[in-house]
Amino acid sequence: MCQLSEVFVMAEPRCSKRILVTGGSGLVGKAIEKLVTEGGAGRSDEAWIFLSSKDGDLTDAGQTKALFEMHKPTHIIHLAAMVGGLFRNIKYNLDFWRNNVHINDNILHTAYEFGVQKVVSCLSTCIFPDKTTYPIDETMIHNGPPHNSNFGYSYAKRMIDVQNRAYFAQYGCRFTAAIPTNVFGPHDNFNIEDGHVLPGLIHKAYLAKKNGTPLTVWGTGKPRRQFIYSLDLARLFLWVLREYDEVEPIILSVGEEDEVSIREAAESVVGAMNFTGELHFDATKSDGQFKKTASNAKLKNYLPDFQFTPFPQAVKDTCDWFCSNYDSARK
Ligand code: NAP
Ligand code: GFB
Repeated sequence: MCQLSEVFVMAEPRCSKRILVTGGSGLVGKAIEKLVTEGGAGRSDEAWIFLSSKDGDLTDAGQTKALFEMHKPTHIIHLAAMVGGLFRNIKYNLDFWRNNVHINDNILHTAYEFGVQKVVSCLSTCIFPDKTTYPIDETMIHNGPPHNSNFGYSYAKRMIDVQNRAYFAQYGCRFTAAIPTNVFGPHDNFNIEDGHVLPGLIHKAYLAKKNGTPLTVWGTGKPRRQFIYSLDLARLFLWVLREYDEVEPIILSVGEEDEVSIREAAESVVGAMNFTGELHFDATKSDGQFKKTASNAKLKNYLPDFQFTPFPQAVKDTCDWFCSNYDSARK
């Protein structure tokens, strides 16, 4: 495996695969990088390039093309996106739509123009219809409007699935997509206003502990979520890149039985952070989608023996990482 610099890359003769990871500096990208650099998951015929927005703004077609000319990717894990939790989505649905539609169209069309052999893009279990039967599965993406809190992000993500099918139908391109559930782990966005629930609660618990104040959980605590640890998701992304051959997307999630309430998630954070203060619930804040219970039956059919990190352990590891990296963490 050739680990190459993030910006300047020189093809090494034995590296027949040049894997470009867009969004490589984010939560999921950093987990994949850890796996292929320190985790021994890289292969001798693979060169990995991890990009951030500093390498180029992917909403810009010219900057996107320049990155492809520089790196000449054969494969792409496409993670780059405008991303955020419930409250950021509620505030910026138009920006989530425009930024992500531009990024996705630039990546997919440039990948087609450069003859990229395979692209694995990223949807989310929060883009499925809000009014639906459960558990949700991969066939249900377009069966109705998404939850109103994040319609901009959801419709932009759904267009990736439409584009993947269109590039296959018209040009035979092998473009597919993974559909992760809520992800958490080291290198997450711990910003309390814009981030997701677990990093938000971890950051709030850190401050509540430091200042001797209560920890406030937003909403009622009743909504339910399935959480996947970023390092588990990274292992699954490597499998999708190397082994999964469908254009149809695949849900990457823990099982329905691992779904927890926001209250239970908060209690996990309290335990992992050794927070002994009061836990408050601010029901004036939105609960967002009550639940989006997804089936991982398709994944388990392919990988019946895949083991997820137990949720309490993953929360503890994330809390420890945040406390050890507080100064440099995104917050
Ligand atoms: P993240 O931590 O916010 O990282 C986003 C990445 O995209 C960063 O590397 C960022 O670069 C890059 N990026 C954003 N705008 C860009 C632009 N205009 N040009 C180039 N790069 C840009 O996100 P994440 O949580 O890792 O999410 C990765 C993927 O998983 C996304 O497609 C997201 O929709 C999907 N997903 C996430 C979750 C979740 O719970 N986190 C759940 C389901 C699906 P900078 O670092 O330079 O800003
Ligand atoms: O992760 P989150 O922000 O997004 O979770 P979603 C929101 C849920 O957690 C709501 C509660 O029920 C909130 O009331 N919550 C409690 C908190 N305390 C907090 C807190 O401190 N911060 C946050 N953020 N929530 C997102 C979608 O939905 O899922 C995105 O909007 C994205 O598009 C993401 O796909 C994966 O899970 O509700």
